[in-house]
Amino acid sequence: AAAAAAPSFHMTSYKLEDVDDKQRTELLKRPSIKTEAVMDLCRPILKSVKERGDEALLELTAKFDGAKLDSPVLRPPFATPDVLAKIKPEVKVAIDQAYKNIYAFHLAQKKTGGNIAASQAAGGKGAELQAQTGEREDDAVLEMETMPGVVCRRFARPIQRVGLYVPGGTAVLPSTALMLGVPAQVARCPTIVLATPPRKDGSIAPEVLYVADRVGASCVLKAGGAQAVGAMAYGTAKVPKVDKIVGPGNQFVTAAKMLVQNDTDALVSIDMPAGPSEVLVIADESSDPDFVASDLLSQAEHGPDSQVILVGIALTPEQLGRIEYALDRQARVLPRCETVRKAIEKSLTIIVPDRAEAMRWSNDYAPEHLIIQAAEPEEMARGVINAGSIFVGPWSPESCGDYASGTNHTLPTYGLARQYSGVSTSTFEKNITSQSLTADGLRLLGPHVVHLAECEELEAHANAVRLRLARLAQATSSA
Ligand code: HSO
Ligand code: ZN
Repeated sequence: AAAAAAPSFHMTSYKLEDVDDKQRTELLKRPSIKTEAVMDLCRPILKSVKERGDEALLELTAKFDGAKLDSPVLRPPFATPDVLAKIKPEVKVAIDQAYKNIYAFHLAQKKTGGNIAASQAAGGKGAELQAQTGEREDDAVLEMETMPGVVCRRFARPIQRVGLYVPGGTAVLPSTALMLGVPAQVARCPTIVLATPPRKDGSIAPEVLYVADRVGASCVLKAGGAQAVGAMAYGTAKVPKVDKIVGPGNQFVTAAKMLVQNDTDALVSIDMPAGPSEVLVIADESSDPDFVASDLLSQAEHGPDSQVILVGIALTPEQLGRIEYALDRQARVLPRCETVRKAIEKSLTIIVPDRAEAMRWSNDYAPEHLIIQAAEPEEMARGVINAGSIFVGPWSPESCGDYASGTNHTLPTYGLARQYSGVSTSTFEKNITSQSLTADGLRLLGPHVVHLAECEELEAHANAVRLRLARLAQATSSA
């Protein structure tokens, strides 16, 4: 209502030449997360779910989500006709298109798993074995003869029981259900538990239920927070215990995932610890200010802690001003204007002299999302060392990867892109290796193994080879 004042959505800006090493380190840092305090709050929740199962789960769901449920789980089919009727037709079509793209891209990942001696290697197996293991003719198997008569293989098998956490809270997230569910389906995990907090009336968003059906979820767990993580980690009478829990979540979900991962009663693994969502946009004089602003804002609307960073290559004050103006103008009218304001307040612009310095800043920051809206974006993308997912060029907004291009949107935050990958088909698989030696193979390799075993003074190891070599020598001499 007030007359146009100074821009209310303003990012603090720095010039690289004025930033010393100490400040650089500070600016690249994420705000610290107080994990210990949150873990202390999660411990009693996990303990009660572990000890009292469904009863505790229902109490906690009533307490935290305000939902009184008879049962914490739904069984398929989830999207009954009345549920389906609540989904806008164009949204259903959009979910179907997203599903198709995500499925295709994640299926392709299976076939490029190794150095590939693909198809034939899996052939020749009985249908029964294939049904048991879930292996298909077209699954990738890495197979090589490391020396004559010594064949090594590596092949994937689905993790048998997986738990997908789909956050609730301020947004309905069928997209996250797709991003977790499709790779689990492609990997052929037999048990897929999809957990998401219920609304006050105990219901789940129809769009999420529709996705649960499409990805073949075994059950929907109507719970959120640490209690959902606990139920999946330990199992209850109604909730199947899982082997791995994946998906983003608030600090309670993250802390709970970290705790159960360390509990030998659960024997469960997780994808990665998650922090607030983040984007780094690289822009230069050729960028469209409206495009740049819109990408910064789409990240900012995720939450007040979202990290939004603009790296400007040799931008003049006027050019930066145009982006800031566009940001302010677009931000004012957003429904999530207040969330955006908080995120933007903590965000920063860094003006660097050239493309190389832009890439150095980005690689040091290791953003979850990297958007390159500068000249020759493909060329720049080749210089990326640390990032979760890259959006190349002016026509590739992050929104497309968030929803429907085919890449996954569950990505490493908090600088963990230095060592973690985003969720992919392999998140839902583990790899098994095997070796088959022929007698000739053992004749060749055996003596080396004996020497190494002797070096480590492990006589039994040496014997396991020696007695076989002796047997082979006997057979040859008696022949
Ligand atoms: N940008 C989010 C994913 C998302 N965006 C879901 C919209 N819906 C974290 O990568
Ligand atoms: Zn997003």
